[in-house]
Amino acid sequence: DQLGVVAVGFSGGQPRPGTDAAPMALIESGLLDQVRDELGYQVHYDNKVHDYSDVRPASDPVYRNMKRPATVSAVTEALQKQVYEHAKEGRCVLTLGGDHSIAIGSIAGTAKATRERLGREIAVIWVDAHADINTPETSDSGNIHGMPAAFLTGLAREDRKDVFGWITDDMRINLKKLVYIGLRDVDRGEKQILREHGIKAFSMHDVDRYGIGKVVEMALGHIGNDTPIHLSFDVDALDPMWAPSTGTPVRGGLTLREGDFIAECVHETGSLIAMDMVEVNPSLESQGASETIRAGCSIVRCALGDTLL
Ligand code: DIR
Ligand code: MN
Ligand code: MN
Ligand code: MN
Repeated sequence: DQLGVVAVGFSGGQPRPGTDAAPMALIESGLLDQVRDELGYQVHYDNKVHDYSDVRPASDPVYRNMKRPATVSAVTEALQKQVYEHAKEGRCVLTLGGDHSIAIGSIAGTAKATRERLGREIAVIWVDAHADINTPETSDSGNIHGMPAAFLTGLAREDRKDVFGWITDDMRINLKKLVYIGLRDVDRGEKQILREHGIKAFSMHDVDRYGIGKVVEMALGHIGNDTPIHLSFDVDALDPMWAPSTGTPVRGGLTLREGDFIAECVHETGSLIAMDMVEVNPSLESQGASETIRAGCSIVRCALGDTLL
């Protein structure tokens, strides 16, 4: 199997520096070697962590309540093109973040390529403590890593080309094909959006009630058989016990084993076309960084087909 890898050293979708160093930390811990040597992928990686300094604007004032709007827009637009180039060759695409704003680029790229290649809409499984579906207007923080799902579904739109106006219909995803697992810190405006649009979401309450096995079964059932899947995994979906080194840890999360299980089940569908691993921040929690990096690597390996037996 072929794997395209894009390393995105970007933290501008939120205020804490450090997530930009995550791709290097994940790769230095041996992730890509394992994927190549143990899982047998042919890895296409340009050996570069992209910071997109060449496309970032010199000045970037707040616009419609968004912080660093033109920077995040330019970075995600460039990433969209890279992911698209891999995906259109039929490669599974692994994007290593970076904060979760980068999913605007990675998902836009796979959505477009999959429409062109297969004439199909993709489904997105968003594993996260947060729903990341604020519009610029519902967001309290103004941080764009809390908004990617809104821009990708078209709930948030902007005409300015340099502020996500580059997102065209063929890059967007269907609200009915978005499903969440792990939610436990959802803003009031986001709850209203999820309810109003009937977006499928499994919170930690559902994981407690049904168990992770049933939750994943229901999530995949909602998507339907044979639908191309983009798995967007925010490491803060895991409990801080397993992943403390992340910008917005929330107690009461998934165990590492539950995170791995979700990834294993997505692999078993045979429909995984892309994955994001985001929000690992090696500079937070000096003692726990290596644990969080290990957790991120483990989940990626599971999604790519590593098995216990
Ligand atoms: C909050 C926190 N919902 C916001 N979001 C995220 O800023 O919009 N933290 N994504 O990881
Ligand atoms: Mn997120
Ligand atoms: Mn999150
Ligand atoms: Mn396999």
